[in-house]
Amino acid sequence: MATVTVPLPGVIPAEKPKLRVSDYLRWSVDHKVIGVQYMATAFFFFIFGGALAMLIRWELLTPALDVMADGTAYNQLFSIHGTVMIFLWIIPMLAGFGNYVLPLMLGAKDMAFPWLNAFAFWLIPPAGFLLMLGFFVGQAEAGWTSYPPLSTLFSGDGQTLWAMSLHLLGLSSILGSINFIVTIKNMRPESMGWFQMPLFCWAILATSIIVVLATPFLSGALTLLLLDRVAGTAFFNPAQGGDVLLWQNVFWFYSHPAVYIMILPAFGVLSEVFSVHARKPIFGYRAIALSSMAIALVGFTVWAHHMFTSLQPELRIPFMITSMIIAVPTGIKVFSWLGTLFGGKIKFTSAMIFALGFLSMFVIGGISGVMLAAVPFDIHVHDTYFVVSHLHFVLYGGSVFGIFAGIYHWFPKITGRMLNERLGKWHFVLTYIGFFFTFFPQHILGILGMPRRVAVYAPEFQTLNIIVSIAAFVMGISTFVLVWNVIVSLRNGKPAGANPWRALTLEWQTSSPPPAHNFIGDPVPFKNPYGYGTKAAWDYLEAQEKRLGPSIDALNVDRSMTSPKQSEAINEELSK
Ligand code: HEM
Ligand SMILES: [Cu+2]
Repeated sequence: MATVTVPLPGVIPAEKPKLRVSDYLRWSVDHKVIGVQYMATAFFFFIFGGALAMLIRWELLTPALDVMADGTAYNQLFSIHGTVMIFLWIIPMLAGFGNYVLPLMLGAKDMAFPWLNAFAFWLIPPAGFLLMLGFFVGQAEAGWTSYPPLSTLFSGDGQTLWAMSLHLLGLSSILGSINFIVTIKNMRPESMGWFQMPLFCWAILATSIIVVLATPFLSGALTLLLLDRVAGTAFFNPAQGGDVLLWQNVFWFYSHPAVYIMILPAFGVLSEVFSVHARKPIFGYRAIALSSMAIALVGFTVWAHHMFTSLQPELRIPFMITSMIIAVPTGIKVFSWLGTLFGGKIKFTSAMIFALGFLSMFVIGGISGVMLAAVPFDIHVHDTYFVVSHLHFVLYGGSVFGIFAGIYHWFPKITGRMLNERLGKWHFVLTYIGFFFTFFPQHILGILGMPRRVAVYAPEFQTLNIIVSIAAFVMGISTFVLVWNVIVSLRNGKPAGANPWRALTLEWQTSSPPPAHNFIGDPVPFKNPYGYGTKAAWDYLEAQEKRLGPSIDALNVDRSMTSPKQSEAINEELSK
């Protein structure tokens, strides 16, 4: 009987793994190393894309063209800014969270296909390199949406590299998502049912399904674009029998679902952060889980709302209706989160305030989305700053705030050290104020008629543009508060211990950072995904231990974290 171990969540290995920087610079199949590789790479591109944004705002301080050499240079600027932020920052950053956290939450030792996981990550640096190479050969200048004929007949050779870069990123996403789906399906302990997964896992599942179904359409569109550019075909050229709107249809059939690829994992982060930092069980677990699936489904029926101005009038109404319907599952989530917060003991940690910031900004973005879904309004503001405002409220106010919340929440788990809370609050205040005054006035600019994607504008728009630019610089600076916090905390941050937030999900029931295969043995799943560490879980685990034999002590473990006494304290806290 000597070999029977009872692998309990809450059993903390005494030995902490020691990883050096060089471990992160080479091929590794450990999902935790890969997760950090994703996040670090994505963050690098966030800084780069942010620098481009600063240049955009500098140019727009005055109505004349005075910073950039010409209109082409400005076109390249916003094209690469958008491409980097979407494809090299938000998507890979959230994939990094998924990689790091999901196997831990499932009690798995790693992802289902570790080699494939590493391969998917290592497609990203060459993709970034290809995109950067464009600066030396005439950068892409047709926007992140790259509509033909701009992207076929006018843009420089960088556009070809742009398409190749996106091909690699799309492949990376698809391979990563196949891995997530198989991991969720097969790597859970047998006794962990679908509805015993934390909501972050549901979010990653829904996202991965979207990626696997939608991203091949991007690859298809990119292939046609490449053929038009380099092989003389005319898929998008009406003069030779092609159809210029074909690109828009295929691109948006991918890219509307893709906006949910960028927001659903951030929704998942929110569900975790709210319940932990408001000290309450999540309200409406099933509603949140299933609404992600509903979004994944309905997301495929709305793409033509990006083409209202070029769409046959009789097709506008059905797309208007589906676009309005998609706000419903999102609304369900928002109300569930409010239900979670209501009556909670809210701890205003940096993670929590970023999550609350997300909620406030995302609701504004959702409302402007429904406004845009209304055809008459959209026709008025299409291609104006109103759209720019909408997309930043959902993507920055939503996805990026969610990423920040996730960083503050999981940094202790990933590094074993706490981030500095005071710096975290400075980061939040500067970001929140900077963000609001950067993007809110753009609603007004858009309604007044200022077109997007132009370097030169009518003088009457200058006052608002100055406000916007100054606020944008504040937002730029705010990012360095985070960078500084990370650097300082990595070296001198307060040791986090296994579970600094007294969280109740499985990833907190192992050391920070977790050992090579995450847990000692296979964790015993508890029926409530948000119940680990409670008195009930402790009793359950003790019963298991009694049944299977007490060999746990032989493992040299420190089990102080969820001692029965602490579990009682947690219970008391939760029941108040
Ligand atoms: C309530 C749900 C939403 C509705 C009804 C909605 C509707 C729309 C519509 C109609 C447009 C096209 C505007 C135009 O070009 O004339 C648009 C643009 C856009 N939306 Fe949304 N949206 C919603 C949520 C979101 C979310 C959650 C995201 C991302 C997280 C997002 C990201 C974008 C982006 C990036 C664009 C601009 C694309 C471009 O560059 O032209 N939207 N939205
Ligand atoms: Cu859309």
